[in-house]
Amino acid sequence: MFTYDSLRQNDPSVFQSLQGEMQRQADGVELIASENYVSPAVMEAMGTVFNNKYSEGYPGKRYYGGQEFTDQVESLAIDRAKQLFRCGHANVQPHAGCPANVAMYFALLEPGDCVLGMDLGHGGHLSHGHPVTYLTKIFRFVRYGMKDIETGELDYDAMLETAKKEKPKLVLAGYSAYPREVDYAKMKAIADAVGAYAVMDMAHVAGLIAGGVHKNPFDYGFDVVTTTTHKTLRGPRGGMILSKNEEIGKKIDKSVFPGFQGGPIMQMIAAKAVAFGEALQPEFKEYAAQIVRNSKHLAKYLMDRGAKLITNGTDNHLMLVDCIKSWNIPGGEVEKVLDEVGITLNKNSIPNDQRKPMDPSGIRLGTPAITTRGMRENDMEVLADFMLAAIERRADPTALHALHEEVKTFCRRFPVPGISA
Ligand code: DSN
Repeated sequence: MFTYDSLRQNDPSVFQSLQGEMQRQADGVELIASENYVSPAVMEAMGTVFNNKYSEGYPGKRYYGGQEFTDQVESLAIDRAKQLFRCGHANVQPHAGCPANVAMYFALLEPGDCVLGMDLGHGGHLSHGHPVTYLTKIFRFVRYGMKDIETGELDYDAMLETAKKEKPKLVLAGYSAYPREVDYAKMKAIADAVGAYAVMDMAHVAGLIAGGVHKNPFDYGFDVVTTTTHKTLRGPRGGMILSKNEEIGKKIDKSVFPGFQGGPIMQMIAAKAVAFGEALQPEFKEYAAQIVRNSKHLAKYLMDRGAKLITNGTDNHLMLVDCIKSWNIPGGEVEKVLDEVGITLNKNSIPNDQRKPMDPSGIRLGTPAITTRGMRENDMEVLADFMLAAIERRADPTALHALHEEVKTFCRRFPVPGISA
């Protein structure tokens, strides 16, 4: 466990905030679908002297001297990423998911080119061409969506029609709030029909793919896969771009550096290497499988008690609940009342939401973090009961306070990695 003695002495203000955050994480239930707890080894790698080094370029081809150990650690991260996802090339330098996607677009497209991506209201991501992003000033984004919101099946026929009409150069899979799996073969066939690149942003499900619980888009001929490294993959905050071969990989490398970024954040690359090493272990397969078992169990338990889930269930780590249909209150109110009892999740728009993004109808919740803490199916029932009780007793502060104490007691049975009890 970490002592933080220097921080405590030299900057008590920051230490105090850190202490508060550690207590919050230990005492609360983390259901934000994109969050997780890293191992102490990953955490240690992040706080190292690799921070002190400038390393523009790539292993063996840098613009500064003194790279013998940065080259080692970046090469290790690259080799492990390629092994983990069975691909020909890995760039581990993107600082986060959005920069990874921007570098990917600029590597594969010319300004004005068209991208066919998921309807943002059906679970797509800002960096997949939301009108508030600068990306839409440069590229043209057209949409596909679900054929049936009750099953979550994507509308592959409409996708093909749109592709034939709009001639995208890139067909994009990958979602932030979609609880089902993609048919990569169908999507690749659509990309091939119009000569487009097939790209998957696997940020949310990277750990499920690494653990073999979900299919790997490279097995279906996808050209490029982007990701963050800190969600289900359980690594440090950061991004990564994988390519099926070196030819595309070269374009990606030029786009990341010098096209878009300067110096890589080498301590995070060291931590990525550690996390990928962990994900290559047999235990990670079991972790990934348990995430989905927990998610399906929680979904069924909530649905059996009247919750309306978008697509009526889940195949992955997350679920999206229509709070208006479930409890006749908006998602923001559910987020707030659950925060009061130490359960953290986020309000979220649902498909065809009639409400505004800052006051949407739904909530999104997921099981990656609680699974890392060791919670299993029976614990999902305890959590669901806490949630339902909080929603039911939301107007009663005394009842909420008592529930919060129960949540804390429950959490003590499941230590957070790196935080002493
Ligand atoms: N913020 C991430 C999420 O919660 O899904 C996506 O960028």
